[in-house]
Amino acid sequence: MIFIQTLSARFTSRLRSEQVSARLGMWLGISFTLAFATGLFSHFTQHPPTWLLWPSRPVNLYRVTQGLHVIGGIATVPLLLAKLWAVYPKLWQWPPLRSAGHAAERLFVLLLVAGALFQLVTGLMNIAYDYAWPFGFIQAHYWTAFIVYGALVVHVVNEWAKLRRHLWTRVQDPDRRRFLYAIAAACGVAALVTVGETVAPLDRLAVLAPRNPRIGSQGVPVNRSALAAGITEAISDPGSYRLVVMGAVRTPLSLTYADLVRLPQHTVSLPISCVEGWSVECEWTGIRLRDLIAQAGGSPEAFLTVESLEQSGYYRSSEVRPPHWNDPLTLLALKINGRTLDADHGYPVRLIAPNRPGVMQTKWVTRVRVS
Ligand SMILES: Nc1nc2c(c(=O)[nH]1)N[C@H]1C(S)=C(S)[C@@H](COP(=O)(O)O)O[C@H]1N2
Ligand SMILES: [Mo]
Repeated sequence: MIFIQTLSARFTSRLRSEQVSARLGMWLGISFTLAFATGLFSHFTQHPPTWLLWPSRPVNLYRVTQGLHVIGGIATVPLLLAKLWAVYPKLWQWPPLRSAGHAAERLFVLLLVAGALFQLVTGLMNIAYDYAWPFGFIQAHYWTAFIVYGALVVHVVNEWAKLRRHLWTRVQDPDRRRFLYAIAAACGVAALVTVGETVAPLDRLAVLAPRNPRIGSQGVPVNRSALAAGITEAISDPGSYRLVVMGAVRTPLSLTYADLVRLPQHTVSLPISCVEGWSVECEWTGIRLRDLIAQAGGSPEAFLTVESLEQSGYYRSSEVRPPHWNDPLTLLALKINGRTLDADHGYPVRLIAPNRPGVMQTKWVTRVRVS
């Protein structure tokens, strides 16, 4: 008891105040809301329930929401650290539990803090391609988001009286004001040194970004190389390659690479927008997917599965629903920025569609299954 009292007597920084904590809390509330909303959007784009036919436009919607999710998350790191520093003395409050209600309140704060740290650490490790944990990232990050956001709502309700008192009042103390400005600046710098991974003109500033949108084979980043995916035959012996359209169609198709080159070609500008936050716009040339399905006599309401030459791996196939494959921008591309795709970008053929996560832009496509 005396030990605890001595400890709390040592938290003497004048920068701490209820108002400073409330201000930081409000910013965190905004940032967590943005992360939760963009995260859910991303999740249901990648794992849509059967009834959900999300639209193929605006073309850059996924690119923007995922950029906000990842860059917003990185910018939140200084903010969360500042908030934890500001409220840290409360950890030592005495008595630790005054009542059942107080115990419940503290339990929600514990969930909120632990969950928020978990989300930031796993998110940062994921964009750095570091999978040092025994659980699946997508499931863990998804479910923890509900715990964190639920605990945040409870916390805001519990603290509402304090929040209201401080929200719209000016911070009078100049040191505290400077402290808040410094934290805001740190968040701004964190965003500035990563935003270049999706806004190419700022790529030189992107020192913290794991990917530079201009670096990679054919000047575009590569997420899984042909070597890693075990793609060899189509590359060493292009004559053996076939693109097959099968399933619920009138006339199944089996086309060689030379057949594909002879079909009408279209050129579109579309981004690859990786779930890890980087994105880059390229010019793609190839065959409209809808032309191919029309040629095979598939229904405009059909669901398609695009399958890769890749034998195993999470992203060897992807589903393309009607709004996407009926869109004239959706191509089975043969070229990137005017040049034949190289092996790492999906030679002979890759899918490219608007408003769609990179993981669903399947490379080395060999089969389109119509159902
Ligand atoms: N067959 C297959 N296609 C794939 C992948 C994969 O692992 N296998 N990775 C996807 C991911 S995660 C991204 S971001 C894009 C990146 O395309 P790029 O490597 O041409 O830049 O390809 C997608 N297509
Ligand atoms: Mo990706």
